[in-house]
Amino acid sequence: MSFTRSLFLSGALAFAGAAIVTFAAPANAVPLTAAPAIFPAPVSLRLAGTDISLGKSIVLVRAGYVDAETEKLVRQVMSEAGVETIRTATKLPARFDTTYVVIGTTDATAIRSALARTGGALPTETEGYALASHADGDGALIVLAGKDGDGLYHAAQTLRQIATAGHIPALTIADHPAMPVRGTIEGFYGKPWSMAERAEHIEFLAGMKANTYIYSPKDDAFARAKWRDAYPAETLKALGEVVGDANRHHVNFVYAISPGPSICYSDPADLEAIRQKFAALRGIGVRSFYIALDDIEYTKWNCAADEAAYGPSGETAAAHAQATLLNEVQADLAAAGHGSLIMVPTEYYNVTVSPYKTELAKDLDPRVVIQWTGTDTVPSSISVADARNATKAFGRKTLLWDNYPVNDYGESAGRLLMAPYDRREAGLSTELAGIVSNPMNQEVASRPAVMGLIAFAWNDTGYDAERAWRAAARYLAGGNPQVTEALLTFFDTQHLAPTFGNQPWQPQAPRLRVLTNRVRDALASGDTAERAAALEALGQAADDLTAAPDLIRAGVTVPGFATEAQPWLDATALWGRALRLTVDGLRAGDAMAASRLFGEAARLADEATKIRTIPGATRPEGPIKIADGVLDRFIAEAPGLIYQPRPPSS
Ligand code: LOG
Repeated sequence: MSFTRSLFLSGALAFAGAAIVTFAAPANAVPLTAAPAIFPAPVSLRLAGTDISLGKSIVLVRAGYVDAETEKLVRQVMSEAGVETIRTATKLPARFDTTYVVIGTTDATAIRSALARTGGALPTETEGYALASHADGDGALIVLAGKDGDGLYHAAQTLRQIATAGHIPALTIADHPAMPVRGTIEGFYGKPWSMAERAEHIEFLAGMKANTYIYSPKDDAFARAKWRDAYPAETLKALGEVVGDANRHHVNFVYAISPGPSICYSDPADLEAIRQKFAALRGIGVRSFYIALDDIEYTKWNCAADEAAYGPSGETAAAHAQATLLNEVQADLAAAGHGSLIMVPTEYYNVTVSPYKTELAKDLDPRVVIQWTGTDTVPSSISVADARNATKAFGRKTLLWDNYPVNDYGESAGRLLMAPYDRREAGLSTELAGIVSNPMNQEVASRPAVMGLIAFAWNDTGYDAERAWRAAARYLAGGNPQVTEALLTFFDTQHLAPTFGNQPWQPQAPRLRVLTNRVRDALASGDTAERAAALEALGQAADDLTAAPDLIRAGVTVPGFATEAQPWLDATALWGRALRLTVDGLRAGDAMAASRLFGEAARLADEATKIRTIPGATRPEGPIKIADGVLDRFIAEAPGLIYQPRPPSS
């Protein structure tokens, strides 16, 4: 996957470029230089002059240890920008005669002195970095300084986003994440992602400066239903390749086991089975582990031995038994030099203080990280106060398991969840260890929501949901503005974000709703000019809807999207045509024509309603929903919005 700066050009940047031409600047005018679009938005960026010309040949200086993947990325960015020769040197010259790129971490003296020459400030936060570039003498100096190896890798990812053919902007960036843990948990029910999808996803995460992928598909039998059984050798080998990808890309691959459905907490053989499973995963490069205890029975023991060990079954006894087991595993991990164990408790879906949570908070090793999903499994918002309550209830800062955009529950049947990542309060970084998204069965279609989440976790106070959403559409569209708009048109039809109740937390089709409501009001007002204008606007939206699927199929540059979204795209085209016929019916001069158009619209709408999800691809399956509650209602109600005299009977 490659998305250099050209793919990220913002509307503002394109406009700035156009302005120079339109207003015929005088010959000696200084050309406008605009800030490049970087995702996630960096903490601070200052332009330091006009763009630097890279030239055909550059010099690379490694200051201290630089991992192979980071250097590879820097070299790749440079060659994609047109650099043909990369020489290496160990020192910087006093005067520059060509472009020098210095890469390293702040423990190396050479990176500190190089950064000082650019006036950039040393990064001090974990995963932080500075990227500074300026023209100097007859050459240029570009410094990528990481606080640590991860920070340096993030700097290289930023370099990728700002480089254009032959150029790099002169700037100083100081950047670091607000939250230590950012990424996804493959934690849904239904068909797990394929190994290839995981590898693609991890590369995508790395490109967005996320750092965590938790492996916990509910339907991997070896992780849940048959958790005691060893993985077949070929599965382990395939997983090992994904783990290798993750490690190279600075993404922490966390392996989760879900023993809850059948575990006997007090049985040493079960603890041993967990150790065996983790040892096998350690053998393929996994360094972070997780025990999931969600969606299990905790008021009944699975074995008589637990009753003997922990007393009569119940929430408090379950918390005690779970903590005892987890503490053993945490001690193992510490002894092996690995970090914290992560867990999701059985009560993950609220922050109400309860006997279970109190016992868990009391007994569980403070190093163990606890996940929770909000004030509900799928909450309508998450506030700083909610997170503070979670800290109190669980006795430590928590890691949020964000059940968006997952679509494995009844209310999400037939939907892709394509609304912006929204309603998470700025300031959550002060109270959370991080956030991971539980995505959809559809890996690529999950990316817009995941990108929003990552941008929020990187810089929650600077986060703008709408801008991140547009950036995600632009990313899928490979920077093509027409395809970007087609995607946003499509996303509007999949904007509804359900909860476990009947009250969605994001509304369906806000754009189409405005347009259909305007038509309803215009018809009711009797204002003929407004009526014509409102119908014209809705007709245009109908045509955009009809055209969007083909534009998306031909123009989305991230492979997989069109395949995952296929039935939705098919249905969208039909609904677009049905809406166009409806608009034409409302504009028709005579009753006969109107009734024929409405009839044809109803027939197409009916055909669209029959399209179903791809068999086996999702759980649950069902009819595809497109702007439901908005489009279907409008098309059904339109004939009643105008008076249609009965045609004279012959
Ligand atoms: C599961 C999760 C599932 C999600 C949405 C957690 C912690 N566990 O209600 O696997 O994808 O809800 O259906 C869950 O959220 N349980």
